[in-house]
Amino acid sequence: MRIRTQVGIVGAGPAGLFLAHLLHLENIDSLIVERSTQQHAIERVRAGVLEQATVDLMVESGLGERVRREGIRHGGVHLAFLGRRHRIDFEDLTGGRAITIYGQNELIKDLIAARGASERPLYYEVEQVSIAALDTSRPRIRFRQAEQEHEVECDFLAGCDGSHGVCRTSIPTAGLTIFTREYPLGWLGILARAAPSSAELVYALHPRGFALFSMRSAEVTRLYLQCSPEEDPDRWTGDAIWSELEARLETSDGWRPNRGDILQKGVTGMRSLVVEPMRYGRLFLAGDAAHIVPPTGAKGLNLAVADVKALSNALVAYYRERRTDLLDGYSGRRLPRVWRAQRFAWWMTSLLHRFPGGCPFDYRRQIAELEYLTSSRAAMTTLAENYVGLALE
Ligand code: FAS
Ligand code: PHB
Repeated sequence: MRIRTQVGIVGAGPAGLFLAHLLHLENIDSLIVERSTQQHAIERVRAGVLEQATVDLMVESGLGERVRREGIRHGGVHLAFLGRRHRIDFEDLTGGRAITIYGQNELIKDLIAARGASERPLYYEVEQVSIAALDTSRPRIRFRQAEQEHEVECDFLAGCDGSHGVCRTSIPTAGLTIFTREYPLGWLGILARAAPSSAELVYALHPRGFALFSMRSAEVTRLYLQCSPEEDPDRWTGDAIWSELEARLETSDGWRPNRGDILQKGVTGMRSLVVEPMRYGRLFLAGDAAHIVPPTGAKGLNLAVADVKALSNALVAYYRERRTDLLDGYSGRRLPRVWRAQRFAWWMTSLLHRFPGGCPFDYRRQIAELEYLTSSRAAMTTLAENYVGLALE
């Protein structure tokens, strides 16, 4: 079947769905193709930290009801080392800005509901997706669904298909520069039915490695511990996970995470990746399709939302006034913000993890940096302003 649309979007993660939503609000048509099932997209456990600007955009664009009711506002974060927790007061250090704990899958649910209400097309479980004619005025998406072939003719394509999608790899290598950094680190993450024993996140550096205490609600906590990127999560019993988390997180004032049934566990590797430029002809890359950050800085989802806000502004200017300056400037405007987040995520990762092959000097230097960070207002402010994030363009 031949289909015509204004903006073809590959990928129904937060980037693709949020872009489609912002375009719908401006009455710009789009079509989304997604290879996984809707259920998988909803159940996949990923981000949990939303910057102020991401929540502000959700509220502005009519997606504020649930995040306002169920999101948990955090005015600070804790850094733990040498058996003690130290609070970084975001609100005091950034003039009132904060973060919100709201699961990525909850945002996906809100965006899928908004897409349904828009009555615009979203194809799940598609196969053999390919894109073509990127350097013409009529780029195309081809895909197969339910044994039927489809070809979508578009004005523009948005590559929102994440780090393992087809869009980035469809760009001729001569047209792109890819900057990468692999880390010899992994995170074993769990979701647990256990009430949070801390009101805010706790990032810990311990001689045995990194650990992170986070949450999803008053009943569910989300915790991570550093492991090797090849770690097999099934090798870990529940008791072994809890004992290791307690060993790395417990502080001398007796604080420790509450144990509970483990609902989900998985291992995620760590890398930094930036693609330049974030555009090729009529194809625009956004989110993880254009850049990957290690999750220590909690930036990935927030960067994806900031990308699509800038891209939707540029597309609206094109359809309203046939302006191409914002489209031409999209990559140039986004990349400095992407690199700023890359630097922060790399810094948090280097500060809080024990690197294989590291020596006792490295650990003592990390401790010295944490002591400086938790005793200098100037240093604390650097962390706070990067963690809560910048206002969107
Ligand atoms: P996504 O990968 O989410 O979505 C891409 C979509 O494209 C997927 O649904 C995929 O199925 C689809 N797709 C791929 N190839 C396709 C094809 N060929 N055809 C059709 N569809 C295709 N970020 C934060 O900001 N805060 C955090 O706390 C945080 N924690 C994280 C924890 C973990 C364990 C991980 C792995 C990531 C975390 N992130 C965090 C980063 C994460 O949230 C990503 O940045 C975010 O999912 C990026 O969204 P998208 O760019 O939409 O990509
Ligand atoms: C999470 O809650 O999943 C989370 C929080 C902070 C991070 C990464 C993940 O840095």
